Amino acid sequence: MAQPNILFVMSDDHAAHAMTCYGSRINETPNLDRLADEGVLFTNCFCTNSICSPSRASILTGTYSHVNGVHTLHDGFDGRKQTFPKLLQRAGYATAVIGKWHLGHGGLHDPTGFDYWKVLPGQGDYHDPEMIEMGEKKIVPGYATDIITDLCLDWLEKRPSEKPFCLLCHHKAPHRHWEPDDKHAHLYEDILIPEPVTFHDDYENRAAAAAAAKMRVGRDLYELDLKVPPPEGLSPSERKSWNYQRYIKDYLRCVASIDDNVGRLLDYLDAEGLAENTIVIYTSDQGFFLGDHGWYDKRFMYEESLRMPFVARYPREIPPGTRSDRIALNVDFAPTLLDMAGVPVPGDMQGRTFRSLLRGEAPADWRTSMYYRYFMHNSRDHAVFAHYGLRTERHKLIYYYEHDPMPPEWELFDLQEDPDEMRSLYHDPAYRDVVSDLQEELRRLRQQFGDTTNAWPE
Ligand SMILES: [Ca+2]
Repeated sequence: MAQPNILFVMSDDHAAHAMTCYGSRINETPNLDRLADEGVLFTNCFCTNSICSPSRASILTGTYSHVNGVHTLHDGFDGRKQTFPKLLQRAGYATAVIGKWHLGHGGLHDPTGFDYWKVLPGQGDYHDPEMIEMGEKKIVPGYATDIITDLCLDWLEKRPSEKPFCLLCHHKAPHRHWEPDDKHAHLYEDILIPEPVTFHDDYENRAAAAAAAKMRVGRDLYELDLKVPPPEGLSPSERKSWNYQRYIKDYLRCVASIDDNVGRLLDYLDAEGLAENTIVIYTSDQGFFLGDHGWYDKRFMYEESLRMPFVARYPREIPPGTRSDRIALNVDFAPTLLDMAGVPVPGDMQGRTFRSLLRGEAPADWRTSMYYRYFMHNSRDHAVFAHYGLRTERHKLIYYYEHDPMPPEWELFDLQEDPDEMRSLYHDPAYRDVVSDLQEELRRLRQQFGDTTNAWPE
């Protein structure tokens, strides 16, 4: 069988709970849902470090941040490293990345392993963005999500058709500061978007990190996020709700444009007879708080931020309507795509191919726990404390190891009893054995992945 084509569409900060197929109560995403209907949806796909550049480096290399060197937003990626596009290119694939890169520019940081690349510098702009095409800067008129899709369609049209292709379509949207296009500017104008159930979280019964974070919808959004001054005379609670409506509507308008544009890509594959032999993936570099816990942004190991949307269609192998609740990780993407392309998976990749999960199966020894680490300690803008932790199918254990001037702190959540993570049970005597088992598993995973700095005292 011919090697499959790969169309990997990744947005930036699109939380799973803003997709209808994931049960969104706030918006509709018919084209993304189409992928889920015709393919597979993963309910427990997680990032290993919930922030932009690190997740992207993990996806490219199949390795954790401490191995690929991109720990925080300040680390450029070393383009000499082994990546899945590079390996596919060597195996005869035509390769391209178009859109957001966010792994540094110039020197060793430009994209490597791509026959063609045209990327936004840094975060890039929504309107009339500058783009860097194979090293050359140009202003491209239009709206980023449309432009990135147009460029992808252009590249597909001109690609060498004798080769299989691997195209990375990386949207900037729906990253802050949310700027919708004209087409969706008035969507949701006359309605109120429901607030999440944890919107009025008071951060009690958690480690101090939750209350310390500067990501509160009611307090920390900038003028650039809200676009217009608030009406006069609002109470703090009214102001919080007003901010939420301003924020979430623009966010969802940006998502609506992504959904439309994914539809254009799917239509193209249909029209060209490519749908059958093309693996189409839609994901995001990590999740996002959509007012959950009163927050925007990500970083924390809490569910809304940890979870990545992941839907994939490949009619030759994935039965329509497949669902998988097994734990899949961003470090698995590279080995999975190599496996599907028939390219050997290098032994130094830390993820594992989840090809069988795509079919709704799982190997007997599939992981039942995952390791996470967020390094970007207490940054000025967001003030989330560095932490690492373990998530199993039922529990989550988090260790805030950097906590100046306070001592380090632990959190334990029972996701079955408390899916919204409102109450840490770490100090609950009934969970003493659970904590001890989870700590042992956490220690084992840290050994396995070679991340042993900032260990907790025995
Ligand atoms: Ca991101």
